[in-house]
Amino acid sequence: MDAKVNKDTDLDVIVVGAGFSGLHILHELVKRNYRVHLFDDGDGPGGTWDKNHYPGARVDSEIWVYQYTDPALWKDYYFTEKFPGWRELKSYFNYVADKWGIRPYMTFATSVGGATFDEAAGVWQVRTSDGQNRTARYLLLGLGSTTKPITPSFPGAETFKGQSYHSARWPRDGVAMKGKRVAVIGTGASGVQIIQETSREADHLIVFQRTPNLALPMGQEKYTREEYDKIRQLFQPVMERTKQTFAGFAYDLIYKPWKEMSEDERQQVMRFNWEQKGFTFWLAAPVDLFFDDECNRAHYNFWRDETRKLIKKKHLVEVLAPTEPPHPFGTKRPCLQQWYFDLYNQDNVDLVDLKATPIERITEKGIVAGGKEHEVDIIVYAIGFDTCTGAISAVDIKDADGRTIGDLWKEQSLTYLGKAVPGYPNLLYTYALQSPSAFINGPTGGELEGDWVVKFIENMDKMGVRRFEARRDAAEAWGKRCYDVAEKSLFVKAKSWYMAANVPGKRPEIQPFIGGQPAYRAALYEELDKGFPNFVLV
Ligand code: N01
Repeated sequence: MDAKVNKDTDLDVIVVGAGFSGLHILHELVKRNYRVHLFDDGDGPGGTWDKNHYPGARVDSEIWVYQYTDPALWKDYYFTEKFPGWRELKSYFNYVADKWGIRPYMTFATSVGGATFDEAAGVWQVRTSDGQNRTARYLLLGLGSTTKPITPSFPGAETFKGQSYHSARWPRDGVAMKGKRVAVIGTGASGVQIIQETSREADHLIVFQRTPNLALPMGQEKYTREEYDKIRQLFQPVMERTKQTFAGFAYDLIYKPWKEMSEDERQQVMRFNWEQKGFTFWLAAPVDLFFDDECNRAHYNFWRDETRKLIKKKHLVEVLAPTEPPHPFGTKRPCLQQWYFDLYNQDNVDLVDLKATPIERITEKGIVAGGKEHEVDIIVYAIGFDTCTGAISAVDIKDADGRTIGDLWKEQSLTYLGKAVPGYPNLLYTYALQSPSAFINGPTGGELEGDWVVKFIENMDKMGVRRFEARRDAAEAWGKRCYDVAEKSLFVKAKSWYMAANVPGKRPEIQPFIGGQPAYRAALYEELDKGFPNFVLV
């Protein structure tokens, strides 16, 4: 380490967030003898799985790809389902923390409220909610991309006399639904899972749908230990493969152009992917699904016709699986459903189509839509998140002019590689704006981004760098690259959170880097291999 590096700090590195990337970074830095500490405002390790414990919360990636690739972990641990629920995932994170021996380096129930970079000393002064000020040379944010819930802004919401909850702020002890009349607003991945569970418990469930979810069959499986031991034998090659595929799954997109496929081949591909269940119909599809209207429409029609077979109430067919696509297939995140379409056949479930009858207001007793008051005991707001920018913007991290990252991003989505922000030295983040974030399988992205961050820090120290900062021109070029990929695709045609269209007033533009893992990995490692030409190093 060079004499320029300031060692007179409380810590070398402060990590914020105990999800997949945060824990991985912490573990790697502890192994390298860094003085590092992690803070998280939750109850324990798990990131999104610590914060999302609404009824039915479970992962949409197969368990062989939804865990760390460290053999010291996967060789011993048993999961019981192909798509485990939040309790099992929380237990897994606790197992990881113990197995890696990183618990002493983590503090929970403590948020980082703000941080200021002391230019003279070359250190971050970090303020935590326990009233402490700590200093560190580097600040690493692993806050996740779907962390900051959207606050319901329906007129009258505060007058409702029953219980109301956002999906991501569910009470730890759960909510009794038995004998209750429950409204769920929102049919994204959170809404679909809550609706499934609620349909089995509530006296009466009313779903308020604005856009139908083009949900795919999950194909859940349960495993005995013997069965799990058998599939575990395939983990090594499968996990290696996840590092190469477009979205970090064990399967990949098909790169043969749709136009070069015969009609027979097209039908075979769609049928095969449909029958595999899970995300194959989306992420093992021909890549033209995301670029070619004809390919996309064929997939939509296939989905619609298969899904309609499940819907028995005639008046709901057009609402749940319309003749015309509500948006190009796959440009809003589909989710994996188990009994989502079947549940609408039950007598205790109704659906209000908000396209025909929008919500007018919330009253003391319930929800008024299309002039009709729907009286309920519980309202669930499954209305999503201020994705990719919300969590980092909420932290009071100031540049030399006193401007926060949130202020900057309101004007311009400036990031270099979705890792660093010009004006904010010695700071890196994972899994947020202009990185693949939630457009890649969670642990694959967490390890990819986390590994690079650790190598970056190591290199800075080897080079004796005291201060690093991403170049503005490089950040503008990266932003342009993110927009160019999106502009060529069908993603720009959907009002999705990928396009920031879900938050009123947010600038509509692509949030994650959607160019795929191989392109992102290449960009990260080109920067590293060339000695960080797009950073100003002092
Ligand atoms: O949020 P969403 P989410 N009036 O934004 C509706 C990850 N995740 O929490 O589509 C009425 O997707 C909105 O309607 P519309 C995953 O990456 C993963 O469900 O905008 N409705 C939509 O239906 C996911 O993509 C998992 O027309 C309103 C819903 O609310 C991301 O988190 C599980 C409304 C919001 O859907 C976010 O998912 C859960 C309004 N004013 C989450 N505002 C798994 O892996 C919004 N809506 C399983």
